[in-house]
Amino acid sequence: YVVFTDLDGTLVDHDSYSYEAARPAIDLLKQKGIPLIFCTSKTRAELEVYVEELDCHHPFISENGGGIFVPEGYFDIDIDFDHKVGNYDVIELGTGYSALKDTLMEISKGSGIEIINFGKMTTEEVSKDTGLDIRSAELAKMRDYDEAFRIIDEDENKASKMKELIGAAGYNYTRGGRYWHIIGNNDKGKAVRILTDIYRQQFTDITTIGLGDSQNDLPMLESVDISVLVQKPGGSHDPSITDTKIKRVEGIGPIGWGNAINEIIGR
Ligand code: 2M8
Ligand code: MG
Ligand code: MG
Repeated sequence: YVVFTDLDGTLVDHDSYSYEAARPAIDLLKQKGIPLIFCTSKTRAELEVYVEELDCHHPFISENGGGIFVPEGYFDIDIDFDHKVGNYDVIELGTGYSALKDTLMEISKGSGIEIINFGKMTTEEVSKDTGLDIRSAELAKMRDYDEAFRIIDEDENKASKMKELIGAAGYNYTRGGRYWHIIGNNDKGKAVRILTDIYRQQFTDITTIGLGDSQNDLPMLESVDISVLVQKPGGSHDPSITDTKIKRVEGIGPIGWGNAINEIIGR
């Protein structure tokens, strides 16, 4: 097995950002030597903290499939990397952050749709809006391939106009638990497929598992062998995800995550 997982609202709680409820299942994966691959809207800087905290030294996918980061020497096979960041070899699928941010600002100005985005927010504002502590908010602002934003006084009109204008500018959008995201020609699914190919070249016989909670996880969930949707706060599964092949597990966020891993891998 190889496990691909979203973080916010899936492996970690939507509000407290705690993964403690999933701890036994994380340990089970470790015991069995099953790679746990983070695949999230979070930045490389944020993910490096999780790598250390969970002692989970595997590849990870940042910012909605913008970058695939592989620890140096992790695979034996020849891989065509784009560049190196610290101790990681990187496959870059995303568009540079400043182009995304500039386009978003132009769209907002040109259309009069007011937005608030991470690039304009102070660290304190990001912390307050997300519930992340100050240090984590700082790391969340260190973006490479994705700008997170909210539409002020969002309604259906503004939302559909925003989608149209992002498309017209040649970019894509997705939605996480709290924010809209403007991205390039990448998504979680593309990154998962590329990394799965690499694992299959190295290990041939693997089954992939994907776990998520929101719309931005759909391309990932459709690119794995076994897909799982956890419950959102309040106890429902994201109603915008209608694919019936995706298993809807009982349990909000990390509780559902643990239930699913135990069911699939446990015993
Ligand atoms: C943003 O991502 C979440 C993911 O669901 C969202 O869209 O609500 C990201 O920008 C990430 O970097 C940050 O850690 C997170 C905090 O909730 O928000
Ligand atoms: Mg999520
Ligand atoms: Mg995420």
